[in-house]
Amino acid sequence: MSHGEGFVPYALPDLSPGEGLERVRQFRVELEGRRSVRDFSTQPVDVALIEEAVRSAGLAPNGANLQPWTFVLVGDAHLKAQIRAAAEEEEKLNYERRMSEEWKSDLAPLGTDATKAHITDAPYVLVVFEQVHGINTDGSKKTHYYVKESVGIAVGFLIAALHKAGLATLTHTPSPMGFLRELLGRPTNERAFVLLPIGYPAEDCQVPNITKKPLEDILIKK
Ligand code: IYR
Repeated sequence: MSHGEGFVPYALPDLSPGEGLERVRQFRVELEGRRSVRDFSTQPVDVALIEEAVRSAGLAPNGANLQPWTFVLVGDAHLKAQIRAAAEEEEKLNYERRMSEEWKSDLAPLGTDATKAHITDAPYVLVVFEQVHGINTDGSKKTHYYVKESVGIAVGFLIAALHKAGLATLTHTPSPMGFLRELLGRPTNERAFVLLPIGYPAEDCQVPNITKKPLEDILIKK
């Protein structure tokens, strides 16, 4: 299955520090253009773009290379509507009862609420599942390692790749997400990790005027 045998030679392209800096700076500038989008156009998306991005996600480093993830791509309008209805039901409880006042005030600058039109407006919703454990051919449990870390890294690759493809995403985690396993018919060893509406921003799309911390605030050099 996922494991090859032995070792093969490996080297990276021979870049000077200057060339490396130029490339990584370019990558950072590209990532600066990525924003979480909540207003999607209904303009269709070529599924090949998403397939290619999921290939990138599948390249993420992960525990023992067991690749404990499943990506479920939903383009069916009826299924998206069902997902939206279930997500909004949970979010309504979150906003009305489950989230603290502190949490709601932290979210205020983002302008979020329990209405999740992005789930039906965006042509696709990609649901990422973590495989809490695997299943051996004899049906017994196969232990998976560092599942959340592995899937989190894969989702990072995925979001960067989708941005590179010119597509917008929202990292949406309606909570709890148990309904996704049921609606999408996934097995009990899988748990929904994140839901990503994918598409183009609406023409009148706006994003919150927020900034990221400068390097000095996030990097400590010793
Ligand atoms: N899951 C809710 C609330 C929410 C929470 C965080 I933390 C965010 O960064 C954004 C939203 C929702 O999707 O509205």
